[in-house]
Amino acid sequence: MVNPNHKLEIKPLKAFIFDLDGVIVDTAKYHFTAWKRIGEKVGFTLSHEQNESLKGVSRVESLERILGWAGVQLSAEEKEALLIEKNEDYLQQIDAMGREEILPGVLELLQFAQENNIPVALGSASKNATRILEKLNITSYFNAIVDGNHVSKSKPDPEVFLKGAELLQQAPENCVVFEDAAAGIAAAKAAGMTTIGMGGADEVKTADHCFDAMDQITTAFIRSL
Ligand code: B16
Ligand code: MG
Repeated sequence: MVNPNHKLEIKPLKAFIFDLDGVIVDTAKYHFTAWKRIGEKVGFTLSHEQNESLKGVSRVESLERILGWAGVQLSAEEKEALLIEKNEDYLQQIDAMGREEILPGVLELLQFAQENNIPVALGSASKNATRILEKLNITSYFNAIVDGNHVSKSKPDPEVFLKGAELLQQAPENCVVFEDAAAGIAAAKAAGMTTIGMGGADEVKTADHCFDAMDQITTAFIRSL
Protein backbone atom coordinates (compact mmCIF):
# COMPACT_ATOMS: atom_id res chain seq x y z
CA MET A 1 0.00 0.00 0.00
CA VAL A 2 1.26 3.49 -0.79
CA ASN A 3 2.01 5.59 2.26
CA PRO A 4 0.51 9.05 1.57
CA ASN A 5 2.98 10.62 4.04
CA HIS A 6 5.95 9.30 2.12
CA LYS A 7 7.07 11.90 -0.40
CA LEU A 8 8.81 10.59 -3.51
CA GLU A 9 12.30 12.11 -3.66
CA ILE A 10 13.16 13.18 -7.19
CA LYS A 11 16.85 13.90 -7.45
CA PRO A 12 17.51 16.88 -9.74
CA LEU A 13 19.85 16.08 -12.64
CA LYS A 14 23.28 17.68 -12.57
CA ALA A 15 24.36 20.24 -15.17
CA PHE A 16 26.81 19.01 -17.84
CA ILE A 17 30.12 20.66 -18.67
CA PHE A 18 31.84 19.14 -21.69
CA ASP A 19 35.46 19.42 -22.62
CA LEU A 20 35.80 19.62 -26.42
CA ASP A 21 38.95 18.02 -27.80
CA GLY A 22 38.93 14.29 -26.99
CA VAL A 23 35.38 14.31 -25.59
CA ILE A 24 33.15 15.66 -28.36
CA VAL A 25 35.57 15.17 -31.24
CA ASP A 26 39.05 13.70 -31.59
CA THR A 27 41.03 16.75 -32.62
CA ALA A 28 44.16 15.53 -30.77
CA LYS A 29 45.29 13.86 -34.00
CA TYR A 30 45.16 17.20 -35.84
CA HIS A 31 47.01 19.00 -33.02
CA PHE A 32 49.62 16.20 -33.20
CA THR A 33 50.20 16.59 -36.97
CA ALA A 34 50.49 20.37 -36.64
CA TRP A 35 52.80 20.31 -33.58
CA LYS A 36 54.95 17.60 -35.18
CA ARG A 37 55.57 19.90 -38.17
CA ILE A 38 56.48 22.75 -35.83
CA GLY A 39 58.80 20.40 -33.90
CA GLU A 40 60.55 19.41 -37.11
CA LYS A 41 61.19 23.09 -37.88
CA VAL A 42 63.29 23.30 -34.71
CA GLY A 43 64.93 19.89 -35.30
CA PHE A 44 62.77 17.92 -32.87
CA THR A 45 60.58 14.83 -33.28
CA LEU A 46 57.47 15.01 -31.09
CA SER A 47 56.45 11.58 -29.78
CA HIS A 48 52.92 10.29 -29.37
CA GLU A 49 53.40 10.19 -25.58
CA GLN A 50 54.55 13.81 -25.52
CA ASN A 51 51.51 14.81 -27.57
CA GLU A 52 49.27 12.96 -25.09
CA SER A 53 50.66 15.10 -22.27
CA LEU A 54 49.69 18.25 -24.23
CA LYS A 55 45.97 17.37 -24.07
CA GLY A 56 44.02 20.14 -22.35
CA VAL A 57 47.13 22.36 -22.30
CA SER A 58 46.86 25.80 -23.97
CA ARG A 59 48.52 26.56 -27.30
CA VAL A 60 51.14 28.90 -25.80
CA GLU A 61 51.99 26.44 -23.01
CA SER A 62 52.15 23.56 -25.51
CA LEU A 63 54.79 25.43 -27.57
CA GLU A 64 56.78 26.23 -24.42
CA ARG A 65 56.81 22.53 -23.49
CA ILE A 66 57.87 21.46 -27.00
CA LEU A 67 60.71 24.01 -27.07
CA GLY A 68 61.74 22.81 -23.60
CA TRP A 69 61.87 19.17 -24.77
CA ALA A 70 63.79 20.27 -27.87
CA GLY A 71 66.19 22.35 -25.74
CA VAL A 72 65.62 25.30 -28.08
CA GLN A 73 65.35 28.96 -27.09
CA LEU A 74 63.53 31.40 -29.35
CA SER A 75 62.64 35.10 -29.26
CA ALA A 76 59.07 36.21 -28.52
CA GLU A 77 58.62 37.10 -32.23
CA GLU A 78 59.84 33.68 -33.39
CA LYS A 79 57.48 31.96 -30.95
CA GLU A 80 54.57 34.08 -32.13
CA ALA A 81 55.32 33.15 -35.75
CA LEU A 82 55.34 29.43 -34.86
CA LEU A 83 52.05 29.77 -32.94
CA ILE A 84 50.40 31.38 -35.96
CA GLU A 85 51.82 28.75 -38.32
CA LYS A 86 50.68 25.91 -36.05
CA ASN A 87 47.17 27.27 -35.80
CA GLU A 88 46.84 27.84 -39.56
CA ASP A 89 47.90 24.25 -40.18
CA TYR A 90 45.48 23.00 -37.48
CA LEU A 91 42.56 25.06 -38.83
CA GLN A 92 43.09 23.74 -42.33
CA GLN A 93 42.62 20.22 -40.97
CA ILE A 94 39.65 21.24 -38.81
CA ASP A 95 37.88 22.84 -41.75
CA ALA A 96 38.00 19.53 -43.63
CA MET A 97 36.27 17.78 -40.71
CA GLY A 98 32.64 16.62 -40.95
CA ARG A 99 29.76 15.84 -38.60
CA GLU A 100 30.65 12.14 -38.85
CA GLU A 101 33.68 12.93 -36.65
CA ILE A 102 31.49 13.61 -33.61
CA LEU A 103 32.46 10.85 -31.16
CA PRO A 104 29.98 7.98 -30.56
CA GLY A 105 27.21 8.74 -28.06
CA VAL A 106 27.82 12.52 -27.93
CA LEU A 107 24.78 13.55 -29.95
CA GLU A 108 22.55 11.18 -27.96
CA LEU A 109 23.75 12.65 -24.64
CA LEU A 110 23.28 16.23 -25.91
CA GLN A 111 19.77 15.33 -27.04
CA PHE A 112 19.01 13.71 -23.67
CA ALA A 113 20.17 16.91 -21.95
CA GLN A 114 17.96 19.04 -24.19
CA GLU A 115 14.89 16.84 -23.64
CA ASN A 116 15.40 16.86 -19.86
CA ASN A 117 16.22 20.59 -19.49
CA ILE A 118 19.72 19.81 -18.26
CA PRO A 119 21.89 22.93 -18.53
CA VAL A 120 24.92 22.31 -20.77
CA ALA A 121 28.20 24.24 -21.01
CA LEU A 122 31.41 23.83 -22.93
CA GLY A 123 34.65 24.12 -20.93
CA SER A 124 37.56 23.95 -23.35
CA ALA A 125 41.12 25.26 -23.45
CA SER A 126 40.82 25.75 -27.21
CA LYS A 127 40.60 29.20 -28.77
CA ASN A 128 39.02 27.53 -31.79
CA ALA A 129 36.11 25.98 -29.87
CA THR A 130 33.23 27.99 -31.39
CA ARG A 131 34.52 27.32 -34.90
CA ILE A 132 34.64 23.59 -34.19
CA LEU A 133 31.12 23.52 -32.66
CA GLU A 134 29.81 25.41 -35.71
CA LYS A 135 31.60 23.03 -38.05
CA LEU A 136 29.94 20.09 -36.27
CA ASN A 137 26.59 21.96 -36.23
CA ILE A 138 26.03 21.41 -32.48
CA THR A 139 26.31 24.99 -31.12
CA SER A 140 22.58 25.13 -30.31
CA TYR A 141 22.92 22.37 -27.69
CA PHE A 142 25.07 24.62 -25.46
CA ASN A 143 23.62 27.12 -23.00
CA ALA A 144 27.09 28.53 -22.30
CA ILE A 145 30.50 28.37 -23.93
CA VAL A 146 33.74 28.98 -22.06
CA ASP A 147 36.90 28.49 -24.11
CA GLY A 148 40.53 29.58 -24.30
CA ASN A 149 39.45 33.12 -25.20
CA HIS A 150 37.60 33.59 -21.90
CA VAL A 151 40.10 32.39 -19.31
CA SER A 152 43.39 33.74 -18.01
CA LYS A 153 44.55 30.50 -16.37
CA SER A 154 44.66 27.15 -18.17
CA LYS A 155 43.67 23.74 -16.84
CA PRO A 156 44.54 22.35 -14.22
CA ASP A 157 43.32 25.70 -12.87
CA PRO A 158 39.54 25.39 -12.27
CA GLU A 159 38.73 28.79 -13.87
CA VAL A 160 37.25 27.41 -17.12
CA PHE A 161 34.79 25.12 -15.29
CA LEU A 162 33.89 27.62 -12.55
CA LYS A 163 33.03 30.17 -15.26
CA GLY A 164 30.90 27.55 -16.99
CA ALA A 165 28.99 26.83 -13.75
CA GLU A 166 28.54 30.55 -13.14
CA LEU A 167 27.11 31.11 -16.64
CA LEU A 168 24.73 28.18 -16.13
CA GLN A 169 23.83 29.62 -12.70
CA GLN A 170 24.71 26.32 -11.06
CA ALA A 171 26.67 25.58 -7.89
CA PRO A 172 29.92 23.70 -8.71
CA GLU A 173 28.73 20.61 -6.80
CA ASN A 174 25.73 20.45 -9.13
CA CYS A 175 27.97 20.10 -12.20
CA VAL A 176 29.43 17.04 -13.84
CA VAL A 177 32.46 17.46 -16.09
CA PHE A 178 33.31 15.17 -19.03
CA GLU A 179 37.08 15.28 -19.64
CA ASP A 180 39.74 13.27 -21.48
CA ALA A 181 42.86 14.92 -20.05
CA ALA A 182 44.66 14.69 -16.72
CA ALA A 183 44.89 18.49 -16.53
CA GLY A 184 41.12 18.72 -17.10
CA ILE A 185 40.22 16.15 -14.43
CA ALA A 186 42.46 18.01 -11.97
CA ALA A 187 40.75 21.32 -12.92
CA ALA A 188 37.25 19.89 -12.44
CA LYS A 189 38.20 18.32 -9.10
CA ALA A 190 39.68 21.63 -7.96
CA ALA A 191 36.35 23.23 -8.90
CA GLY A 192 34.53 20.74 -6.65
CA MET A 193 32.63 19.07 -9.50
CA THR A 194 31.83 15.43 -10.27
CA THR A 195 34.33 14.11 -12.83
CA ILE A 196 33.86 11.66 -15.68
CA GLY A 197 37.10 10.52 -17.31
CA MET A 198 36.63 9.79 -21.01
CA GLY A 199 38.72 7.77 -23.44
CA GLY A 200 40.20 5.12 -21.16
CA ALA A 201 43.71 6.60 -20.82
CA ASP A 202 45.50 5.87 -17.53
CA GLU A 203 45.86 9.62 -16.89
CA VAL A 204 42.10 10.05 -16.34
CA LYS A 205 41.69 7.13 -13.95
CA THR A 206 41.61 9.58 -11.02
CA ALA A 207 38.13 10.69 -12.17
CA ASP A 208 35.04 9.74 -10.11
CA HIS A 209 33.79 7.59 -13.01
CA CYS A 210 35.48 6.44 -16.24
CA PHE A 211 34.17 5.44 -19.66
CA ASP A 212 35.98 4.47 -22.85
CA ALA A 213 33.33 6.23 -24.94
CA MET A 214 30.16 8.23 -24.42
CA ASP A 215 27.93 5.58 -25.97
CA GLN A 216 28.63 3.48 -22.84
CA ILE A 217 26.95 6.07 -20.62
CA THR A 218 23.36 5.12 -19.81
CA THR A 219 20.55 7.47 -18.81
CA ALA A 220 20.24 5.41 -15.58
CA PHE A 221 23.86 6.32 -14.79
CA ILE A 222 23.18 10.01 -15.47
CA ARG A 223 20.16 9.89 -13.17
CA SER A 224 22.28 8.26 -10.43
CA LEU A 225 24.80 11.10 -10.31
P1 B16 B 1 43.80 25.74 -29.57
P2 B16 B 1 40.32 20.93 -24.78
C1 B16 B 1 42.68 21.73 -25.78
O1 B16 B 1 41.29 21.55 -25.90
C2 B16 B 1 43.46 20.62 -26.46
O2 B16 B 1 43.28 19.40 -25.76
C3 B16 B 1 44.93 20.97 -26.45
O3 B16 B 1 45.67 19.96 -27.08
C4 B16 B 1 45.12 22.31 -27.18
O4 B16 B 1 46.48 22.71 -27.15
C5 B16 B 1 44.26 23.38 -26.49
O5 B16 B 1 42.90 22.96 -26.49
C6 B16 B 1 44.34 24.71 -27.19
O6 B16 B 1 43.75 24.59 -28.45
O7 B16 B 1 45.17 25.73 -30.16
O8 B16 B 1 42.72 25.33 -30.53
O9 B16 B 1 43.49 27.05 -28.88
O10 B16 B 1 40.71 19.49 -24.65
O11 B16 B 1 40.50 21.73 -23.51
O12 B16 B 1 38.96 21.10 -25.41
MG1 MG C 1 40.30 17.46 -24.04
